[in-house]
Amino acid sequence: MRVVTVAAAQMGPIQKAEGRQQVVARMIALMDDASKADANFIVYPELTLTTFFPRYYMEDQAEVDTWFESEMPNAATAPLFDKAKEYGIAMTFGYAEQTLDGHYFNTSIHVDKTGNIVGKYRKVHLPGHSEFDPDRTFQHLEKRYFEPGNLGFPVYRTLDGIFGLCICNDRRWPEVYRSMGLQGVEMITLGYNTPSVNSQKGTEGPEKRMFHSDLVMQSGAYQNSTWVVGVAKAGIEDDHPMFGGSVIVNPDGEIVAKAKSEEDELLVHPCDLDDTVFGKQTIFDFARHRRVEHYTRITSQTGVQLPPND
Ligand code: CDT
Repeated sequence: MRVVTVAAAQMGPIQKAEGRQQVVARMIALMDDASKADANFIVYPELTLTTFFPRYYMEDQAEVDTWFESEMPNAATAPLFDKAKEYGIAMTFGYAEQTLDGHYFNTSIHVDKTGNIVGKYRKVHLPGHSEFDPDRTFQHLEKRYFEPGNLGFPVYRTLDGIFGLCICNDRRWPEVYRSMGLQGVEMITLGYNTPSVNSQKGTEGPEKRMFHSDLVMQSGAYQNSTWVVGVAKAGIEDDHPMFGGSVIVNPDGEIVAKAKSEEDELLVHPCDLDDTVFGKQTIFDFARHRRVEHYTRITSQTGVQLPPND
């Protein structure tokens, strides 16, 4: 048995005026509870430190920069790193990263129990648009503020297992899970900020959107025989509702824990990494069953190419 006791730390809404110090205090309160529950790994959402700022259209780069972190840890997050070290708990969380050479990414990191950053991922699949779109009921400007990630889908060894990260919209893309599955991943953690309503289709509400969210994480887990931990930032931020429904999914694709609220809420579950072995050695033994000679279209073509008309 290789048990990692995971605490999925869903966060309720973070308002625009809420400072990072306040948010970090909430993260530490969740970590206190995780430690009391004997968790050794806590997973926080995408862009944990602030409101989901890509919903705001900004033209002034100085204003945009206020949402980004240019070093990690920094003054605001140092107390979180200190507390994690004190408890001996590992963590993942997301933040907006500005690099020293002036690049902007939607990033998540995995910090081990000694405070070392052992995993880093920059979001590859940026949803939304880059210019103000008057036809949407609200904006989703990730393509304006971030560049697509440049690190691929790395996995890393920690907590006696093989771990990987992805972020929000990435969870909808099977290539993400498979890229990590091909490196033997045993647990994927991800955070999300997902609006409860489709800005381009008002009839698509929270039930269907949560169904899609669960569907993709459960299939990604099953098809790669890996644990998946998906953690929401939820609730109403500045009149914009986002659904909760954080989940821990086992390597059979079953949900073993699910959040009930749209507030700060902790889900704790003992996840045995050895539960990934059976699927990896049988139906999803990639070395025996994959037929890569038939998959070339997946990496050589981006959009749809229709068959010719007769
Ligand atoms: N943050 C994020 O990636 N959210 C997207 C919503 C996209 S709607 C333009 C998601 O896939 O949940």
